[in-house]
Amino acid sequence: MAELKALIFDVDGTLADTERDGHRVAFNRAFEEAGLDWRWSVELYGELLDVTGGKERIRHYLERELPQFEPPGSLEEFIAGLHGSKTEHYLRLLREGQIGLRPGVERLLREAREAGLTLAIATTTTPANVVYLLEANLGRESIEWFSVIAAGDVVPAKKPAPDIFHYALTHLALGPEHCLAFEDSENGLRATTAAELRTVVTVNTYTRGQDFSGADLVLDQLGEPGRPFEVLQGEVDGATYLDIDLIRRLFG
Ligand code: XBP
Ligand code: MG
Repeated sequence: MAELKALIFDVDGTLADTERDGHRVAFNRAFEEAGLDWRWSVELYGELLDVTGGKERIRHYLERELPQFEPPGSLEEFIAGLHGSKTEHYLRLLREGQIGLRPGVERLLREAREAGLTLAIATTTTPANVVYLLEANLGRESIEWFSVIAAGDVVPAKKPAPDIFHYALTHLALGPEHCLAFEDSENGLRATTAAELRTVVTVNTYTRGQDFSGADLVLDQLGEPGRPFEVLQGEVDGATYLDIDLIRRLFG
């Protein structure tokens, strides 16, 4: 088994449970601010999450629900403007400390740093969203914990395409055999699988029922000492939470 050198984290749904009460709320505030009567319910948003990328998700919504919609000016510019407003609302939620990290995330990041592992991020979301999430929860210096932050439009195709993981691997100068990816969704797992990355999935309320065939481990969350994870797929050698010791035993 090749030596494990880096952990590559997805953001939304993995580092933090951001979608239902974060991004979805920000989209609805942007729609209201634009004078649009669009409201994405928790249920509808769960369906729209099949499409990654906020701008792509707005376009998908229009094609699916409002095919007759006539934007003022070009559709591209209209969507970009709406998405910019949504991002401002989302960043405000992050600045207000409304979105915390999932259980075990801070502990695992700190353990990985102490163990000399390289950290990276590979996400579909807008880069500023990553910076604000990390700063709000781990402090300003935490940005420096990550050797690579691959985010948003830096690649032509978003998840489930593997492009963002290929981008991260290239900038890490590491082969996938030396890395372990963390994801929360089927789209994310399809992207990591296409990038030949072993993957740990931590599900959330939107993704629990999705198909995670091929994942090396599927958990309900990373767990903490005294707060055991639930193992949905894979072997954990008797462990009750995911730490560097278990990662080394399972992944080298
Ligand atoms: C999740 C996404 C993102 C967010 C919204 O990204 O698909 O599009 O839902 O963020 P990941 P933006 O799970 O890869 O972190 O509106 O900035 O796209
Ligand atoms: Mg995700």
